[in-house]
Amino acid sequence: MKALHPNTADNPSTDRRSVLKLGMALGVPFVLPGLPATAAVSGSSSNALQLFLPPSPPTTPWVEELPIHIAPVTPRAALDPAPTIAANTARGEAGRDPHQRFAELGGNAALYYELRARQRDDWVFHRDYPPQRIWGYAANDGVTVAPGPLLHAHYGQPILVRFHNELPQTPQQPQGPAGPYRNLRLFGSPEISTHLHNAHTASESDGFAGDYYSPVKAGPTLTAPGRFKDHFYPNILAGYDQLQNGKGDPNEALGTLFYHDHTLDFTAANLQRGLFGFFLLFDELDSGNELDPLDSALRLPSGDYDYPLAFADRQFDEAGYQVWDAFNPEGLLGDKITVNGKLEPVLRVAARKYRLRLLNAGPSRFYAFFLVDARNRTQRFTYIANDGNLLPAPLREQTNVVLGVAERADIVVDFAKYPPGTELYLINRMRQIETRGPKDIKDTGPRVLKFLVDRVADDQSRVPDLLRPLPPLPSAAALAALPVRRWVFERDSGLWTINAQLVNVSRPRAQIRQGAAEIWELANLEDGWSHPIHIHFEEGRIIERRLKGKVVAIPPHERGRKDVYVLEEFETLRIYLRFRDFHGKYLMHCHNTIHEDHAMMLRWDLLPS
Ligand SMILES: [Cu+2]
Repeated sequence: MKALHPNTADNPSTDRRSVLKLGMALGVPFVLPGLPATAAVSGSSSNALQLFLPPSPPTTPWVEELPIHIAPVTPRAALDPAPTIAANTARGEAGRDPHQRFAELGGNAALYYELRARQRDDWVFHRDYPPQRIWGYAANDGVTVAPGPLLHAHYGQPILVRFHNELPQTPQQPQGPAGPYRNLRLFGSPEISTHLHNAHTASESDGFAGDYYSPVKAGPTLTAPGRFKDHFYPNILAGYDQLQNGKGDPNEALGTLFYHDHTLDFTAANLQRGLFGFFLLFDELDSGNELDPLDSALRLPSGDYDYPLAFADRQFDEAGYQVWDAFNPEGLLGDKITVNGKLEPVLRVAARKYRLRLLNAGPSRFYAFFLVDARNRTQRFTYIANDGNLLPAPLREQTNVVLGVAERADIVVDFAKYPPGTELYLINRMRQIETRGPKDIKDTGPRVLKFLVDRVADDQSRVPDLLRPLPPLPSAAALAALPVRRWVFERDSGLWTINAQLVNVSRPRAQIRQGAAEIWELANLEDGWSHPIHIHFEEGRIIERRLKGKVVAIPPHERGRKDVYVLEEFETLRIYLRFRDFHGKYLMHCHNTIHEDHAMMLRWDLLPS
C-alpha cells in the first residue's frame, strides 16, 4: 500500500522517481503486482512502455443526460473559523504563507465560498457501468460532484475560497468484484493543492505543487498539515500596480478558468479521480448578462446558455470500473471520453445561441472537435475565446477546435438554424494512440456528445464584431532588446526534463524581479512528443513559432493571450511575458499531466521589486 501513498516517504518524489528511472534504465517493464500476462506492454521504437488494456466495455450511447441548467455556487454568509491573513494552523489550516495585500485588495469584503474535496462511491459515468468511486468537490448542498461545482466571480469583487480536504486518509480497498485489473481501480493520493488555472493570484493561493496538504501531511513548501486552506482571489486585473487605476488593465481580463488539483507527482491520478471544476470570471464587457443594458457589454449568451463542457478520457476494466496505471511514466490513454463526468451524454438545447466553454481536462489526450449533423455533415460555429480569453474579434464560420491538454475554447453555436427535433453531435477527429501526443486529424471520429434541439427560446444575445482588444505588444526593437530565457523540454531515461532537470519544488530555477518583461523560448527538439506547456500566473503572447528552425505562421486563434503553449515535435516558441503585482513561487510545467508528474515541471520565483 505504500506505493499508492508514497508521500509518506521523507523525500517522496526522489524516492518514487528513482525507482521508475532505474526500471527504465534496466529496460524492465513496470508490472503492477497482480497484473495479468494478457496486459500488453509496448516497448517498441522509442523505448516507450505503455500498458495497453483491453477496450472499455461498450456503452449504449445517448442515454445519459446532462442538466440543462448548471447553477453556480452561492457564497457563504460566514466561515468558521473566520479567515485570517496568516495561516490559522491552530484551527486546522495548512501552513501556507500569509495572504499578500489582503486588506489592500479587499480581503475584508471578500465573498466566501467553501469547497470540500471528498470521496464518493456511487458516481454513475454511465448506467451500463456500476456506480463507482470518484473524488470530487462538494459545495453548500453537500453533494460531491466531478467535475466540481461551478464558480462564478466578477472583477472588482474579491472572493475567498476555503478548500477542505475531507478525502479518506486511510488505505482504501478497490471497489467491485475480483478481476484481472482490480488493483488498477485504486489510484490517487489523498492530499490536495488546488490550482486556479490562469488566475492572476498571489503564490500562497496559487495551488503550488509543493503546497499539498491533508490533515496528516504537508508538502515540502508548507509549514504544517491541515484540514483546509484558504485561497484569496482578489480578482484584480493584471497591470494593477503599473496602471494605478484601482483595477488593472481591462484588456487583460480572464474568462474561462478552471480549478484542479496540483499535488506533486499525483496531479494526473487525482485529476483522473475527478478533482477539477470550472471557474468563470466576468467583467463589464463580458458581464454574463445577455440583457445587460450597459452599452459597454458584449451581451454574449448567458445563464443557461453559457454552458461549460469538460472533456476527460477514462479507461474502464471488464467489470466497468475506472482504472488508472499510476506507476507507468507513459500513463494511460483512455478510450472513453467523459463529458462533464458522463459518457456519451445528451444535452438538450433550445433553438437559440449558446456559448459553449470547452475544456480539455486531460490527462494526455488532444482533441479536434467538429460539430456534425446526423448525416455527419460539418456544421459551422463562431470561435470567440482561446484559453479563456476573448479574442479581439470573433472567428466566424469555423469548423473545428483543436485542444491540447488544459487548453480552453469558447465557441458560440446558433441552434436557431435547426428545427426542434434536430440532432447534432460533437465528434473528436483527432487520432491519438499513445499518451505522447496526437497523430493526425482523420475524416471522422467518435461522437462524444449529442445535442438535441428540443425547444424554442427567446434570444437577445449577440456576438459583436469586436470582442476584447489585445494589450499592445512592444515594438520589434523593444522585443528584441528583452532578455531571453531558453527552456528545453526533453525526454530523458524514460522521464521528462526541462533543461535536463527534473522538478524540485524547493529550488527556484529562475528568479525574476516584479515589473520585468522577458522572452521565454520553449523548445522541443525531439520527434513524436507533444508538450502543452503551462506557465502559471501571467499570460503570454506567442511572438514566434519555429518548426525545425524555420518560422511558421501562428494560427489566428493562438494570436491572443494564452496560458498553454502547445509545443509539437521539433518546435520552438517565443513567448512575451510580463511579471506583475504579486511575488512568490510559481510553476511552469507540461500539462500532459503524465509528463508533469514525471517530472517536467520547474519552480520560478517572482521577487518583490
Ligand atoms: Cu509533455
